[in-house]
Amino acid sequence: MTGKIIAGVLAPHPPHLVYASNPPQNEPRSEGGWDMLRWGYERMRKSVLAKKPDVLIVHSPHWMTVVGHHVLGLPKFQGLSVDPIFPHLFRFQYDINIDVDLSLAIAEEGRAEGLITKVMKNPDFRLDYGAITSCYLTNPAFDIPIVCLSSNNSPYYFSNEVGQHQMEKLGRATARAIAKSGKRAVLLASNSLSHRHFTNEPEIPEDMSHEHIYHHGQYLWDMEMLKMMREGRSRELIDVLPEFMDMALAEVKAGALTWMLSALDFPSYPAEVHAYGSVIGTGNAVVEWAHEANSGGAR
Ligand code: 2X7
Ligand code: FE2
Repeated sequence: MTGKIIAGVLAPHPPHLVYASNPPQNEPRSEGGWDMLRWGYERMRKSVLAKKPDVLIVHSPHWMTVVGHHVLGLPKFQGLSVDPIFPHLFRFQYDINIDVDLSLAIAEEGRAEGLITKVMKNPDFRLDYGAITSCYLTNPAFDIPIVCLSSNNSPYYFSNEVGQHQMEKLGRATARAIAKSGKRAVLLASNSLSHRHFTNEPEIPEDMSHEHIYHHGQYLWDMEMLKMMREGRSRELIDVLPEFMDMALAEVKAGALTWMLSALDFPSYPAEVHAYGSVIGTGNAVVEWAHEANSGGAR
């Protein structure tokens, strides 16, 4: 049986959304906050889990690798992940199963695309908060194995365009590996949109009277991006992304969105925006591309 990408999701990872949800794995306690985004995640989760995925594949900007694109290569990773900027919000005990076969297949297909790929086999390797947050908010039970892809830092080291080009190759490699695996996969692009944020945290981090976007131009850029997604204009979106990265300091620079849209072969059907909201002023949207329903899961 041919494997399928059943959905692609823009799945941002502010650790605040985990903190606000008070899961038992996270040490700090909160009074809530950022409800619209968390409700959007709930809607996305219902939709995506109903499609019975075999695997979640996440690409995270906070596992940045200088040489090549890395995958996790052991069946299980356990430990404590702490956000280096927000250690008072995110101290998460994780115990996560990895789909090693698919991870290795993506690394191999990446090499066939001319990319450098590497496999992380250090059992003490600490998973980053970005991957954990996107995976927790998509599937809090953690009962579906994941594949974790690092973000190669070519966009920062060379240019936005070189970075995008690399991520497009990684997307094609991912799609081929999934097709050969026979599995039903959901792709999680772990990225915020605009990324201008505040510099002083309120005394109560979840005090929503302090939460808002900090620059009107950033909001306008975010809305333009979401409009293109909702209208199925993903090729145009890809063309505009390098400018968006510079003008809105957008986190998509790290490549997750480009990787995912490439794996979906740049969809021309509309995506569904489940939520948009700010976290410390950054723009975040939960967006679903129902790939199987719109294309049969083929590229
Ligand atoms: O990593 C992040 C992020 N991307 C957005 C908002 C807040 C914190 O961390
Ligand atoms: Fe981030």
